Amino acid sequence: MPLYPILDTAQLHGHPLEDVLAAAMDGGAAWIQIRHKADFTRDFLKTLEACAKRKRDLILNDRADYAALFGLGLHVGQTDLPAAAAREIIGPNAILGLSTHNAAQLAAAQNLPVSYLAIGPIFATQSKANPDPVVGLQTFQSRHPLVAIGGITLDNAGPVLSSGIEKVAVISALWQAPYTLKSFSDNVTRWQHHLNSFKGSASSTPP
Ligand code: TZP
Ligand code: MG
Repeated sequence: MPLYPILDTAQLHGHPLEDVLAAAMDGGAAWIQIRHKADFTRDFLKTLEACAKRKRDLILNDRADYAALFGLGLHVGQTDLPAAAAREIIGPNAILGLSTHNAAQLAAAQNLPVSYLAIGPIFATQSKANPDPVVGLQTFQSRHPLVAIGGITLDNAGPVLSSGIEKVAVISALWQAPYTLKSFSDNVTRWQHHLNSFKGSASSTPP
């Protein structure tokens, strides 16, 4: 499944996280990330536990401790717990992703015990505070599966996927007016179909 929706708790358009998760699942998403940059309050932890019970392959941003506690996958950044330590905490079978922001970070991550590497921002993004410089469209080299992130829309996703990228991670472009759960879910489905059409055409083209 080439779409990797990120549910950013700062961009839920007034909907409860559990409902947005259900909508993403209804839309057919496989891997889903929860990105929470605010406090992990007791209430939020209850919500997180409920989400964990609903969905396999749910990936939490930043926090190895809560990922381990609730049996979630984990996505860490360059300044979070190092990947090897994160792997120790979440165990050998959990999904572990690491953000990289340039070719040097991508190269340095090749021998780490991760499940995938993210690269980005590919394009300009409004969803991240202080983003790294835009990477742009390039062909990236990696022995780990690559996830592209940052400013990806339905219009620019095709060329991103044809540059050796396995999945695209998307926050804001999955939401459009009227910002209902139904429209979010429909968008997830529309994205999957759109991305699958590029995957299909890429693999049927002789090298
Ligand atoms: N890391 C690099 S760009 C980004 C993150 C978390 C935000 C991506 O959000 P959007 O709305 O899909 O550009
Ligand atoms: Mg982080």
